[in-house]
Amino acid sequence: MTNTPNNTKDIAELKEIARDLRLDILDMTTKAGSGHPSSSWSSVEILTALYFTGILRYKPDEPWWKARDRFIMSKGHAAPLLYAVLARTGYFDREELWRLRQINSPVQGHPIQGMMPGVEATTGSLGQGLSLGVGHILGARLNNLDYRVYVLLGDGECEAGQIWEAAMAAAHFKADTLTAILDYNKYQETGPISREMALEPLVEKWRSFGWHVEEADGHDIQAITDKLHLVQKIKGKPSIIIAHTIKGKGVSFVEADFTFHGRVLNPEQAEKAREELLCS
Ligand SMILES: Cc1ncc(C[n+]2csc(CCOP(=O)(O)OP(=O)(O)O)c2C)c(N)n1
Ligand SMILES: [Mg+2]
Repeated sequence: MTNTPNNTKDIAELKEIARDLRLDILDMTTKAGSGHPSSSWSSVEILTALYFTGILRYKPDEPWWKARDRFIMSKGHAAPLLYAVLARTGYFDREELWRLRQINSPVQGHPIQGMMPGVEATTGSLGQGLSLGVGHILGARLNNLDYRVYVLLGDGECEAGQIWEAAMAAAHFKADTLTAILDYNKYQETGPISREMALEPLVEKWRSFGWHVEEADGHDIQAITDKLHLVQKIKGKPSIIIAHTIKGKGVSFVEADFTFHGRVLNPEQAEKAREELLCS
């Protein structure tokens, strides 16, 4: 079974999926007592567009299917989101979600390749995922496979030098089946990107590295899906979609406070968050 493009899902259904993913992330991290809910909520619509609109080709019952498209969660601390998506697509049982961050659990705080089906890469040490993506592209060429590779980057992560080495390499190898999606929520761990290590002018930077650049509202599932389709047509260079997002999206008091990075909600806050998400 391949992931058949589920064009039958309308935007209302996709929004429902996004809301449910946010609730799973809330429950997982609150139960674990640690993790990164705000970083996970930031990227929910991006992964919804990738996994639930038919963009990504995958077989949950054959995780290592050679021709599968690769998705690399380079901002590995958003692991709760990845696990919630993989459980929903059928890679593994939902019950596994509640073992997040437990000792000896395969559902670790950062994704580990081989520990859970569907986890494509071991990430968490920021800056490495784009290099892995370039490697997969070169591997596809050697093996005569036509899979595409998608890499989700954080904006703080783009302060790592290895990202730019990979960006150069991707352009050098004309990796037009590589798509990076940048979760541009304007914050990293310790504060605003503009204060810690400014990235602007970001569009021009990626362009100057030889990339095709698109921008989108990172919480508009239709807009991201449209851009993902569009970049498939770009030939001769890799593409990046700069997705403008809000860290903690969906829960007002988390959106308003960047110190929630790497911090979970207390029981009272979790209840308030649940109410907000259910009303959305
Ligand atoms: C190489 C490396 N340095 C530092 C960290 C610690 N760290 C974890 S998350 C994070 C901030 C990441 O910010 P960003 O990429 O913007 O992700 P967001 O949570 O905003 O989506 C940092 C510095 C790390 N995981 N890896
Ligand atoms: Mg960020």
